Amino acid sequence: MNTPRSSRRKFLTKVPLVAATPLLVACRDTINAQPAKASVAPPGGPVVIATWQHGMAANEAAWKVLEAGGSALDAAETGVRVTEADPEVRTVGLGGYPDRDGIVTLDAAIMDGGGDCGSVAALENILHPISVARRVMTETPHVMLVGAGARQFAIAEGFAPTELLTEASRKDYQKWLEEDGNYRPPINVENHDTIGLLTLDREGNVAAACTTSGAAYKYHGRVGDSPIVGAGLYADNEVGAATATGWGEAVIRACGSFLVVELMRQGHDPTEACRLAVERVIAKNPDWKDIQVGFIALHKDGRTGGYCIHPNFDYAVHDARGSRMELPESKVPRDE
Ligand code: SD4
Repeated sequence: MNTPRSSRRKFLTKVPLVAATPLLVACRDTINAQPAKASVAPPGGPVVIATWQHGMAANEAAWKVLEAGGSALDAAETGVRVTEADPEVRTVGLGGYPDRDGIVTLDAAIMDGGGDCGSVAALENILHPISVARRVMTETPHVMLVGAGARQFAIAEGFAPTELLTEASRKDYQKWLEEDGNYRPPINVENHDTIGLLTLDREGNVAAACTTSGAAYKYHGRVGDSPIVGAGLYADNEVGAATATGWGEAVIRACGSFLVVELMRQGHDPTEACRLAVERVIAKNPDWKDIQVGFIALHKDGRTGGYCIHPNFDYAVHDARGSRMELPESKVPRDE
């Protein structure tokens, strides 16, 4: 699965949201989540942290890789592949909500702490966009491939074309078409279930992976923050890693994940870095009360944190203290 960076170098030398809609995942089950606590002592690695409840299953797969001494990059890819293949997760990979033309298009990116990264956007009919993104990173001189070109590359790399629109998503889409005469994508605080996953391995390397079907009923061709390095995710071995969930347009405006990492570089705790990045998002988006944005962060010393606009966001952590859900603090108080 891992193509060494050296082989890439060789290759390079050879080639010169307001109205709630039932279609969006509604209330998150945050019952089991505990308020996030600042770590007293840096726990060290390995660590894996991922967005939302579906992060638990992804973390489990990533943790197995880390526990066995695998790399942060392998763990990140392995973890989010679980979510991509789960048809019950309606906002990632198989079974993801389609765009407003009824087509499922996927965005994904992967990055290691050394600075290598790969990404795909608006990719159709491929089950594991994260693995295609990794091949972009290791097998091409590029960082990002989009649309038909990304699909062509995936098929050339041996990824089999797969129908991603499940019956459940097709039915929801039909219902949305019938109910929404304006044919406009909804913007609201609930349209936000990307998996973003961050890892720290035993060697002290960090990595990030992010994969999504994007905003439900988006314009065909719309690309969100998730495949954009610096917006949807960022990783730097000198500092740590961050990833975002929520309304991608708002995250892009603030270069959200890069900002979180840079704030940690300045000395901020992961939670405080996420909070300050959310404040920046708020400053850049006058409609911030109508959207959700959340960040999670992993410091290279093993500390984790998160922060969001609205309180319906939680995240999964697996570290030396075990596996758990955590509830980050939010700009809008829980009882408002
Ligand atoms: C996007 N950020 O495409 C993604 C949407 C999402 O959790 O579901 N985020 O804007």
